[in-house]
Amino acid sequence: MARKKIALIGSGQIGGTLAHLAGLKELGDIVLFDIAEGIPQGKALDIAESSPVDGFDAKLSGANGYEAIAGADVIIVTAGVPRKPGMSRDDLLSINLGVMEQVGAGIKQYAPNAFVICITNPLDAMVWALQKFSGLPANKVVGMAGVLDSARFRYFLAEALNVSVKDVHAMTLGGHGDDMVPLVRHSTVGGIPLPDLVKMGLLSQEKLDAIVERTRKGGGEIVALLKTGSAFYAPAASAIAMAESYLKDQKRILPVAAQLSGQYGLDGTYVGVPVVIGENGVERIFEIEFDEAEKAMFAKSVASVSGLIEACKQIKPSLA
Ligand code: A3D
Repeated sequence: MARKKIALIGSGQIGGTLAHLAGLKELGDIVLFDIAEGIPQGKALDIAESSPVDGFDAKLSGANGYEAIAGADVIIVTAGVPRKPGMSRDDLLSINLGVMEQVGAGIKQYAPNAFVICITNPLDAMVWALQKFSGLPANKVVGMAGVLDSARFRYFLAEALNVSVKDVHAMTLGGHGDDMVPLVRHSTVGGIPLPDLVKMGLLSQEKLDAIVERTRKGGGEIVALLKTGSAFYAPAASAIAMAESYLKDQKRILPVAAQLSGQYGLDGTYVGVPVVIGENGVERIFEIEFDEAEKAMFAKSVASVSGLIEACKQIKPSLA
């Protein structure tokens, strides 16, 4: 059986880490693509040279032309620019929307059967636009944010309770921004819902509130520390978990930005919800019953995403 092909569009901090992880996990052969000449080629060769040490078999190559992604099974998109001092969110949206137009055209031409995972920010609006530009079916185009936000939530809980991260399950839904929705009632430690842990005296309400707040601002915390960029290890690990669930038909339930068609009372928009990822991409969307407070938080988060999508339509009327 031929190896699977994984194409990484964008070979910056996250792209390079994705290539390394995909190699270590032997998910398939890997193509790194970027507009910057030499970067994808250099990273591909460097990682390939680590393969004898770590003992993995994968072909790695770098390219500056879209033909290199031909026939890819999975495509992970990180192409774009980060926000720089003096740049407004609207400037960022406009630039990265232009990048999504190029990436979408490349995918449409060379890899229309791929499962596509977008990471470029602002996430929910970019994955919405990428699906439109590429013309791929909605079940094959998703955004990575919820797995990362939930991993941060899980890590902070495990650290606070001094227990294994493996026994902490948590879910963060909604758009990828400060008004994301960490679901306290649906998150568990050793199978015990968080509100029960508070009642049992194992975790104070103040500590739990602080963890929720830290989760919401998790991206900013890393940016403030790194100063020269944003998080890349945990975002890459999160996207690889999604790719692996697709490639191995694991049918994992993961929070991802998926296109809704009636669920949660929404139609056509992309937002973070729990989905099953298997060989057909997004195979099912789980509709969680929210209480009033959760409903309000989710609505607020969706409103932010809708605002960004409207801004995309203003910039590129063809998307309307
Ligand atoms: P960075 O290291 O700057 O890599 C981006 C790469 O994109 C660079 O190598 C650029 O040369 C390349 N690029 C720019 N324009 C194009 C183009 N038109 N075609 C192909 N390649 C291009 O950034 P990064 O890897 O740290 O982050 C990538 C993206 O992920 C950014 O938009 C971040 O904001 C975003 N991000 C999202 C999350 C989420 O949880 C959603 C987390 C962390 C980062």
